[in-house]
Amino acid sequence: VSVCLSLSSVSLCLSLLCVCLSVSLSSVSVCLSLLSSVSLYGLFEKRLFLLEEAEGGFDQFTRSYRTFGVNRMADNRLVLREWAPAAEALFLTGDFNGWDNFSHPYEKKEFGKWELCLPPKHDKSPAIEHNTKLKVVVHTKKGERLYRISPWAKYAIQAEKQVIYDWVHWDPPQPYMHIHPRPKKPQSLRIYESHVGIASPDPKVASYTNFTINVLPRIKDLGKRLHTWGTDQIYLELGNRSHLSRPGRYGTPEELKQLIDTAHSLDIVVLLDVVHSHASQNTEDGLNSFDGSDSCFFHSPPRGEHALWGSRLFNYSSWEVLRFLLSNLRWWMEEYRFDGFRFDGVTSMMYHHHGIGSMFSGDYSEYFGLQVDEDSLVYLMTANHVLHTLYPDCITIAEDVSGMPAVCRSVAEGGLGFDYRLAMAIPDKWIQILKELADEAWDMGNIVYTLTNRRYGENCIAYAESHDQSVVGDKSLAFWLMDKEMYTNMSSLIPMTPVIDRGIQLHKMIRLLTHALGGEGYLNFMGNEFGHPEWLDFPRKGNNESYHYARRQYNLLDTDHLRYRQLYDFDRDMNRTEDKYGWLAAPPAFVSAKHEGDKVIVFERGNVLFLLNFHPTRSQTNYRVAVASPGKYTIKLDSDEVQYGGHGRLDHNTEFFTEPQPFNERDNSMLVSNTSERERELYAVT
Ligand SMILES: *[C@@H]1O[C@H](CO)[C@@H](O)[C@H](O)[C@H]1NC(C)=O
Ligand SMILES: *[C@@H]1O[C@H](CO)[C@@H](O)[C@H](O)[C@H]1NC(C)=O
Ligand SMILES: *[C@@H]1O[C@H](CO)[C@@H](O)[C@H](O)[C@H]1NC(C)=O
Ligand SMILES: *[C@@H]1O[C@H](CO)[C@@H](O)[C@H](O)[C@H]1NC(C)=O
Ligand SMILES: *[C@@H]1O[C@H](CO)[C@@H](O)[C@H](O)[C@H]1NC(C)=O
Ligand SMILES: *[C@@H]1O[C@H](CO)[C@@H](O)[C@H](O)[C@H]1NC(C)=O
Ligand SMILES: *[C@@H]1O[C@H](CO)[C@@H](O)[C@H](O)[C@H]1NC(C)=O
Ligand SMILES: CC(=O)N[C@H]1CO[C@H](CO)[C@@H](O)[C@@H]1O
Repeated sequence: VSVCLSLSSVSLCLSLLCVCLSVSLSSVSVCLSLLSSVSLYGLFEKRLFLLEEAEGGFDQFTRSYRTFGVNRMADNRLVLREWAPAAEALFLTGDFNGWDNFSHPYEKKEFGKWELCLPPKHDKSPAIEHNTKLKVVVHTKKGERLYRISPWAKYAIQAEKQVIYDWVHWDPPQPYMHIHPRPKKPQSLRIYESHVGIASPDPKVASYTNFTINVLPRIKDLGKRLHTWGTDQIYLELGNRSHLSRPGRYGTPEELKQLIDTAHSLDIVVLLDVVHSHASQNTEDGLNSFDGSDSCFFHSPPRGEHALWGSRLFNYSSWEVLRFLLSNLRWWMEEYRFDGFRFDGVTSMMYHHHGIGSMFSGDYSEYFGLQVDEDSLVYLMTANHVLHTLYPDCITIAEDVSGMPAVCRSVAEGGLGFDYRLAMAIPDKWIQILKELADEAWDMGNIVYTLTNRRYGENCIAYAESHDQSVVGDKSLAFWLMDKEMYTNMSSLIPMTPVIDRGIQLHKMIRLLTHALGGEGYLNFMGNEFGHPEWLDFPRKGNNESYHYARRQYNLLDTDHLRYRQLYDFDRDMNRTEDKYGWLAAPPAFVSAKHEGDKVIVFERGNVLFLLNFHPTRSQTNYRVAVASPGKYTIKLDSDEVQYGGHGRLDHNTEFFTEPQPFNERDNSMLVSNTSERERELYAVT
């Protein structure tokens, strides 16, 4: 089966299939899984064919936000359309008709669709005013009357002290016009993972505008690429809102457009976290039971429910679900001009078991068989095909922990078409090491293995710590390393305590090793670039709805005598050095040494030599290291520099010359005069 997929040759598969059919009963399961892989690309082609045939081609189909929900025509007529196959009747109610529940019925159309046309008012203005509230009233077969937000709602807000989101009709007289073109697709992806609501030092909800004004310039300084996600995306329990609308609590759609446009002016691309893997159980302001049935956008239970997350699972084989999800992607690209997406929960989508209780060892039997959900795979292929065809610079990232082969190969090759996947094992490894191992027991071989264990030819995004670690109940790397001393001992005016010294040095080394060895992109969660102290805790009952910890303390950077500034400067210069030498876009590294006794790791990538000495007490003098390219090497970045909180032990004027003396499988080698304990140097050929 694996041969079959990796060659992605349908004819080969078919011939194997014939052989297969004639063999004994004992291989029936093999035959079935083979069958399923044979049909995957075929299913995709069929779906694409249907899409291209349908409703004026897939360009039209994926712009269905222009025909569903509320849309204003040139003559100010409003045309409203919904899909609610199980409904008996549909009405529109809202501020515009004094919340009359019966005056504005939708007309029933074919295929479960409903339509309503509202002529303009006498003064030719639209019947529904901008910024007024609406609801759809759904009458069910059981005689219930349900109040719903349109799945196609463009804006939803949560009033003060209210749990439920309100649907607000958004049709501003002066919509924001984007001025700046999208930046080109970056060669090296350096992602600054951000959450708009916490992007300020104040204990309150920050806005899109605060982000535009206060945070974007900092990201520019770091040279990272931006990635936003809303609270609703990490915290499922806050996720009761519809798909087209960002929660209104951060500001208006126009302010979000301005944020993206401003980012573009700074040459920053903006990626959005999209959740197409599942949806909240909420009915009143979610998609669940929109038409009163237990299916509609979802499979009926049990297939339509996620056992662990308590959420609903989409029916990807349904034409209208496809219309909705693909139009959702298109909407963010067209209306907001996002540059790509991180697809949440891809592992859960790909398998009927949703990854629950599954350990993935990398064995092919784990990825090809009846446990794989073909509908989801075809959906992901279709989504990636649509995005990459319409927007060649679009970036898509899969949140996949399973390591399914070909997730990050193009659809044309038989892959799912993602550009990157998140290397989710790396942060787990760093936590495990910091929790369980004494410094003397760090296993260089195991660290290197974790950082390089990825599918050849498929791009990964590496990160040293995940956003989950910053949340209350867990600990960020800085906290694991320095904990309570961060409250008292971070001043650079006093000597470093042993805890702070170890923490500052290892924080930089863990980052650089992950950055240079772990992937083809690098991600950092906002604040971690300077070892943000404390944790994140969103307002909830358990903390008295407090915003005290729902913030990021960028102000710490403005205090020169705090060591956060040193960690920040190192992160910035790490970026600049990458920008210059481009190791993220270079082929994977060649690791020439992972020495358990010396606790030294040496590798080359992108014409740069990396040398890390993790030994807690021992410096190395006249240390021989292997290199491929002969020539003169000089130090380009040194974590031991005083400005980064190091001890300044290295002489940066030293030039190192290679000798044609083979060492550790390389043709050349050189003596490095001094690698101090716990520090990292980076040499480049000049
Ligand atoms: C419409 O129904 C809701 C909920 O039953 C009710 O609160 C509201 O008063 C009704 N509107 C009118 C105008 O009767
Ligand atoms: C947002 O910015 C405004 C104006 O710059 C400022 O008054 C406000 O305090 C800021 N709020 C936050 C949460 O940063
Ligand atoms: C919204 O989510 C919260 C938290 O899960 C839940 O308690 C609440 O019932 C939801 N609201 C609706 C309208 O379903
Ligand atoms: C999923 O959609 C397909 C195609 O429309 C349909 O045949 C099937 O019944 C749906 N499943 C559920 C549970 O609604
Ligand atoms: C470091 O912090 C500890 C408390 O965690 C404190 O007792 C000690 O005095 C601090 N050291 C310095 C140099 O301030
Ligand atoms: C929450 O607030 C109440 C009333 O102000 C107080 O009694 C309680 O101790 C607070 N709980 C926490 C966890 O702060
Ligand atoms: C090597 O580093 C040690 C401290 O780690 C220092 O004492 C020694 O002077 C250095 N030697 C050279 C030649 O720089
Ligand atoms: C966005 C950003 O500031 N990127 C910077 C990263 O560092 C390089 C090298 O200094 C700069 O050219 C980039 O502008």
